[in-house]
Amino acid sequence: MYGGYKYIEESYEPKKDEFKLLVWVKGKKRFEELAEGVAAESSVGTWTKISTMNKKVFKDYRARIYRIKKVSESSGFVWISYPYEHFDERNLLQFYASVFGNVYGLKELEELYMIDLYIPLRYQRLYDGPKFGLEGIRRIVGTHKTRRPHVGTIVKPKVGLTPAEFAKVAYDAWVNGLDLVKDDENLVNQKFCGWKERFDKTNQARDKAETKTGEVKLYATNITDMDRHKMYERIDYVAESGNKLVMMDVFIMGFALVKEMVEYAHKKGLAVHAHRAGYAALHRSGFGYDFRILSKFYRLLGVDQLHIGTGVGKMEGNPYYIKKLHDVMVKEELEEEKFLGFFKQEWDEDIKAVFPVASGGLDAGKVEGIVAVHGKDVVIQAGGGVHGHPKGSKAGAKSMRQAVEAVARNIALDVAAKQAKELKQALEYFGYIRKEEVERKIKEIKESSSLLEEMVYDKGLNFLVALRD
Ligand code: CAP
Ligand code: MG
Repeated sequence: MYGGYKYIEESYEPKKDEFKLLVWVKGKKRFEELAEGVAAESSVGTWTKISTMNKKVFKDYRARIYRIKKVSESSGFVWISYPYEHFDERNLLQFYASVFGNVYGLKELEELYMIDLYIPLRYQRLYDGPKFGLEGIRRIVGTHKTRRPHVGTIVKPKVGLTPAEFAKVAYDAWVNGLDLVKDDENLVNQKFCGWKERFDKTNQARDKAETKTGEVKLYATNITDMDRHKMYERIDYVAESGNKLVMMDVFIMGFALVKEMVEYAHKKGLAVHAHRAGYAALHRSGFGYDFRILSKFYRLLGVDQLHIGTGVGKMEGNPYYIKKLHDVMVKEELEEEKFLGFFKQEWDEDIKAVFPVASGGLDAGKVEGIVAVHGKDVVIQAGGGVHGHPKGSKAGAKSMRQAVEAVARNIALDVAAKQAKELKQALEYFGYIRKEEVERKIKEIKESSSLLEEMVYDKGLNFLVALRD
């Protein structure tokens, strides 16, 4: 009971159009009470009985706890269903205020973590999804037949170069084999590198690089701004330029602005590269939610390519978990995975696949490992791994393309390196992670999944998170 009402109903079977949420709770009251508090505050209830509650409200709009798994007297996993009718259609902000809102502030809670959210098809149909996505961007670049990974760089240092210096680094990267050059998440329109001047110079470099190489080149220009009018202007400007991509810091922008800008970019014929900087503040703490939930929202909102982690680089996320995130982005149907708390999730046929981006701490020696995690449908980006190559950025770009060409042909990197000087230098300098090594890790986790599931239910969230990170 919470606030005089009962929310636990273990015999309940969620209907097809209901949302399902898997939550971890821990706190200062009995586990059941904590769980009911979350279900109440995230749907129709409050701390006490109210004279205005009626049968219809309680029956049609309340959340139901349809399963619980107690880990201790005051902690455990909770499965909650939410009726479709509870929510305001086409308004993700209202959804967020319900399910990810007040509950985090309840003072009896010491931990509250949302692990996965099942989004019903009926709700998905209210959203457009990506306009280009994986296949659309492959068509722009012309790799829809070869199916090789795309490869790019983030110009480094993160900020500080002048527009001319930036454009020169970009040109060198493109002509030495890269498909994509990207602004860093914290570079937009600083005094020393104004957006327009940087865009003009870099776009000219892009044109020149296309002519020189005969390949299509993309520039993910960061248009993120507090002022939506500036974002509109930048989209208009890019749409006239021949470049087909803009970049947004989607987590920082918030859902409403993302939706508005993605729609506008799409209307203008541009694809959207989504950088997720900031997500980890929620994903990593005891109060928050797993990035897989955000990634589902971003797929619905229609970003065309999204950073989802590498499995082998500098950011959190082990190969197995990142492989599952990749599946969330590209598959029409995702299998349930109990030990990591993944719901089975099908996608509406009109919601296209997002092109997953692997970035963060990568270099040529990790490209084989990346493909073991993501397969070949991935955008591989290296900042430090290109500009930190012992022979400089040009050699770094070459080493990345050589590595990508090798994995596209299923040739081991150390074999390919015999004919590719820059790749050889990269392997010697950065090291080499073999495909087999990463595949073995993935297989070991898969094979122990039922044992791990028992252990997760025995030990709780920290154990699950350790398996994921
Ligand atoms: C990578 C990067 C990206 C991260 C983001 C950086 O640089 O530019 O922002 O990849 O992480 O600033 O760290 P390096 P994620 O290649 O030099 O590491 O993709 O996990 O969101
Ligand atoms: Mg960055």
